Amino acid sequence: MNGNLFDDNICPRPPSVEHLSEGAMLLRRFACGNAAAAVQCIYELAKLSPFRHMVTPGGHRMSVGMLNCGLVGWVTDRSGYRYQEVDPEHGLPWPPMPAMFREIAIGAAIRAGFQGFEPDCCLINRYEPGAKLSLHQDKDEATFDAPIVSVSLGLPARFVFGGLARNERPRRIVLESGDVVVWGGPARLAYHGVDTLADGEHALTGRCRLNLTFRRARA
Ligand code: MD3
Ligand code: FE
Repeated sequence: MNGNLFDDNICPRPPSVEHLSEGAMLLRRFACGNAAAAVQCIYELAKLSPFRHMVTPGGHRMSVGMLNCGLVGWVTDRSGYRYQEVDPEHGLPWPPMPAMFREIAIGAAIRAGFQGFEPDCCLINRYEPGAKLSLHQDKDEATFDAPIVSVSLGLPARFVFGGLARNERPRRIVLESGDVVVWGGPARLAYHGVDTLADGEHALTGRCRLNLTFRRARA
């Protein structure tokens, strides 16, 4: 029954909004209503372009599994980080970005005050227990004018975010399924990362966290 939309373990509480810093806004549970469909979309995309553990230029295998959809995709290998039009796994274009993904991203950007966001890339990160993403900046894009929109699905994770200098003491927030963060303007080049994922079980994803990162990679 649907007496209370939030009365279940998929979306236990109503949405809310938090300002994290100048340009950064956390839209708690913004994507709860689309979360189950988004997870299904991801499993369909993974049939066309599998999750893979890419290698950094320094030769380390990333613990996060990744795939892309959209016009371009973010990749890394021994020769560096970059965006490219084709999936190195098979040399074909990345799967198109599902319309629902685009609508979530644009809707969140507007809610955070960024009109006109047109993402050309959606990186899909898969964290299994033990996976993490070290502190970094997103700076492989051709423009930093557009915001970045991040959608969390499945198991909760501790997200780490600092300032524009690596040595600034970072803050930590727990991101849960359906939470969306928008980073733009002065927050666009902030350092950020994800702490080692704790084990758990989630109704939508099982023992895993999925994250959609929407970016404008080409000017
Ligand atoms: C803060 N992914 O793929 S996106 C990444 O949860 C990445 O998988 C994280 O960082 C994840 O590069 C979080 C959140 C994010 C993205 C870009 C940012 C936070 C940001 C840019 C500036 C500041
Ligand atoms: Fe990042």
